[in-house]
Amino acid sequence: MQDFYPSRYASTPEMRPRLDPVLYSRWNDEAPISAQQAQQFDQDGYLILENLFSDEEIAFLQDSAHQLLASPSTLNAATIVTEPQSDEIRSIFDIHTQNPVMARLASDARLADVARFLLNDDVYIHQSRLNYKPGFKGREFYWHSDFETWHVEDGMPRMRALSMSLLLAENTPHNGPLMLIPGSHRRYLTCVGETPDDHYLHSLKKQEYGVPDAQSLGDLAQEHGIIAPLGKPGTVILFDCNLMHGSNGNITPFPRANAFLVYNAISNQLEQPFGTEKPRPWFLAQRGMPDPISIQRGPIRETVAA
Ligand code: 6CS
Ligand code: FE
Repeated sequence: MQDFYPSRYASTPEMRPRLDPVLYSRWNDEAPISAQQAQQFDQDGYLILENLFSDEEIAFLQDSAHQLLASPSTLNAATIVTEPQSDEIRSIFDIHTQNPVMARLASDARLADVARFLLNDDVYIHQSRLNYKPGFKGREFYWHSDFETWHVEDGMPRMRALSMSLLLAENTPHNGPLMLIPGSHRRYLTCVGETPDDHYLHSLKKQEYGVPDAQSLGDLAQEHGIIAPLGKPGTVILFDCNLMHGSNGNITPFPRANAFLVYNAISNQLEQPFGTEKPRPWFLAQRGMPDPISIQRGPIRETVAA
């Protein structure tokens, strides 16, 4: 398979052109978002969707997330990632296959229909995770493009995927909110160096390879600025797979929690990794011929599969 987005092969970084569309559909009045939102996603690479869910649904989702965090022994141990210097849970991966409420959230029309419109294809979940940045000990996620990792380490061929982060706790200016560089998705910043074997064992705690260089990050931030969308629980931050993002540590007493769902176009299913011998494990990337999501409608609690 031709590698349209080579990275981690040279000793110097490169700012290469994006070869894929951002917005794959032409807006029409059947679209699940407004023409203005579609245009903003194309231009800036992200959208903030608010008031999608009722207060009752949000409380139910928060309770489900707390149950996941409170009973890690009920989960596959491989899917639990702790903070670098503590046993605090940093992430739980593959929540959509381990928990029926998260599975129902991932298939909700209010999310999946937006992904299907923006990607103009049926979609499946490439990766899901519960990001939990505990108070006092939650460490940073350094700047990165998700696509660069998913391409090099998972074999995602093209830029036809997007992430949705559903806030399950208040994102304030202080507790390590997600930071984005608007417009950075339109160029592909290659990373230097190569990828160590089983890189994920370290990168999910603290990423040190597939990390953009300071000079290029400075140029992007200088040109586009940095934003940190804030919001109450239930807010959805949706962003293109190649948008540069990161988040600071959390030394406040207030945890930051979100459910993170990655929608990939069915036509963009994974190949062999473009930069490593071995693909990453099943809980980081769904491989093979995935089935399209079967879209669910109605209030979440009442429509969760038994
Ligand atoms: O490596 C990954 O797939 C994960 N790492 C980060 C920091 N963001 C994307 C994804 O969840
Ligand atoms: Fe990321």
